Amino acid sequence: MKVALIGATGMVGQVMLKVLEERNFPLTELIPVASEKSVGKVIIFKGKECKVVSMQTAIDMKPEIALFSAGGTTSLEFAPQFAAAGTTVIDNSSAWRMEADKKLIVPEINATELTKEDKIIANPNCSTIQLVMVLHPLNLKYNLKRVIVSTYQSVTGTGKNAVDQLNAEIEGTNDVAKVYPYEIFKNALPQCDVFSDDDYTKEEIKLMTEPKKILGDHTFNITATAVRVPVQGGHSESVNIEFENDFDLDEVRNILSNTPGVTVLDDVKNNIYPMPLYAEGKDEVFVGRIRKDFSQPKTLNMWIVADNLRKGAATNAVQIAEYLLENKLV
Ligand code: 2RA
Repeated sequence: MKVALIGATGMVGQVMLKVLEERNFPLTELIPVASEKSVGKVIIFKGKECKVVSMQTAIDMKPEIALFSAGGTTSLEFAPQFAAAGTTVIDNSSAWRMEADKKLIVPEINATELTKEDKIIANPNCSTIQLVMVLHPLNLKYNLKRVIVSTYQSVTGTGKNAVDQLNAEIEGTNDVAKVYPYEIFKNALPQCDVFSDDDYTKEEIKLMTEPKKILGDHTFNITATAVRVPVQGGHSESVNIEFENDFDLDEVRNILSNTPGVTVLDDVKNNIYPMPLYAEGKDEVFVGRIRKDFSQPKTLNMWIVADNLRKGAATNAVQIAEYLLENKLV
């Protein structure tokens, strides 16, 4: 089993290497691909040296799977070339997510949609993944009517340069390029990614479109506000959910506690609730502050936290690869 990793030197690529090792993914050869200037660089995987190769070399090696985390432009150009060579691509960019003939997968929710014919599979946006992991079991039980989500997103979602900007501002040095339009330290930017014509950011549009495709349910309404905050451990989300059917809070907690990949941390009398500082490096989606919204019936509030580089990106992608393998789809 040869696996190509496109974007091996980036933040998500580095986490993918870690996750592949931790989960002992049964690959016989890792083919790291990065920018042309990185060709020949050595990366260590499972204690062995692996040389970074060019994209064409990787395509020619015909890996069974190619994990992409190299942006939409690279994916649009090269994912079809890998697919044409017989490789199954799992792509972290937004390039393919809303294409009608491409699957958008969170394994715990809709991996059963996958077939051998799916040669380019889209990994959802990080803030979408943690949201739908909680929405899915509750939708099955109570039928979603409307979702209002406000996010508080880690700078790691923007990449290494954003982490460098935050750390430089914390240290009071200004010797790094500014990634954001304003300071991020001691601040909160109501802008994740660029604005579209309707005054929503691309991040908010992802949150308002991807969940319906993943859940296979276009009957509920959803609106989003995505905010960047000076945090590095993961994304947090304040979520207000109105259901078609009424619910019992203990039953909601019980459903979520029994949902694979979700951990309920909800004991406010002892100050127990999810936080990004403690979610960092973990694969679970943590949910807490579960409480009725007394302003309207059949509605609750909750707080969802996950490491956006792990379940929000690398781990979800590796889990898709594991599913493909386990079900003989590659
Ligand atoms: C972000 N979800 O946090 C986007 C891309 N990773 O910036």
